[in-house]
Amino acid sequence: MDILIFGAGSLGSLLGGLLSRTHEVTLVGREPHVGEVRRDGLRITGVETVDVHPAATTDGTEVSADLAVVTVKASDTEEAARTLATGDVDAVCSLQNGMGNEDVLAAHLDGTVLAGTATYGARLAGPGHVEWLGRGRLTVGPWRPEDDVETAERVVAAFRAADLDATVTTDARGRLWEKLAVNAAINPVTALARVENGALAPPGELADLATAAGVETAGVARADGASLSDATVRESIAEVVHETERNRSSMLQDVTDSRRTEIDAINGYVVDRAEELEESVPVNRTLATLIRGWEAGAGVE
Ligand code: KPL
Repeated sequence: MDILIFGAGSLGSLLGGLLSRTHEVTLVGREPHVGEVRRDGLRITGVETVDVHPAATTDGTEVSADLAVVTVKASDTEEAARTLATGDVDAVCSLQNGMGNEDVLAAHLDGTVLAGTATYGARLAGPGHVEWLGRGRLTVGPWRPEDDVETAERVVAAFRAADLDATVTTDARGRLWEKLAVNAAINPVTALARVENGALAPPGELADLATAAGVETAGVARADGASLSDATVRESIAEVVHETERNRSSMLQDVTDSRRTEIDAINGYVVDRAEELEESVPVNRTLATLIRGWEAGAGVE
């Protein structure tokens, strides 16, 4: 399969690198990382050591591919969709944090839109080098009624052929809410406490705080029509904390590197949706306020 990975950050580089063992992969990302990958290849260390040489470029315009996997931050989805629309991709699969990315992609692109979730832990250790910190899972499913499940099955088969743990879902919305609950729990708490994901393993106050944010999110998901129990969310948080215990969450990496975080698409989204649905989410509201307060103080864009 011809696969374009749009967003060569930590997750995009890890998945692109692993997929390039069995598929034609092009990474689209920023310098100096993609230049290094183009020259000397990509080195993955950690869970496994893998040296691969995927194609890498900063230019995602006018490309054609069987599949575009979008891994950019939620705030960059619109630009990614506009760029992809200049080319020809049969299917696009969002593997991003937060809600709303699939609708943005669908508004610009003609092909099949797939919604995916990923819990692989990774960190860019330097240009051309990604550290693989936790095995994780992928789920992929059709987004709109017109998006066919067969395409999701083909994509999952391609992921599995590269030894990735992937499954098809026919309830993509439910899986996105579940992933949102996991991110709403882990990301701001690890970022504020400056700890690795493993520090949220119960028992402990950080674990209780994270679980409270996740359970609140499950309540909003149910009010929104998703079927997501508190027990499922508790289990998912515990599982991801365990599987990615050595990972620094993407929000912690953003805070440490003084970058804008994805708080608006994660806890901020939960707060906005809760307001519309007349639900109360004090934990998510407090976490969003603290992270936004840090962003304002740090002067990040
Ligand atoms: O998605 C993640 C993130 O850091 O954004 C998890 C799964 C929590 C891994 O750290």
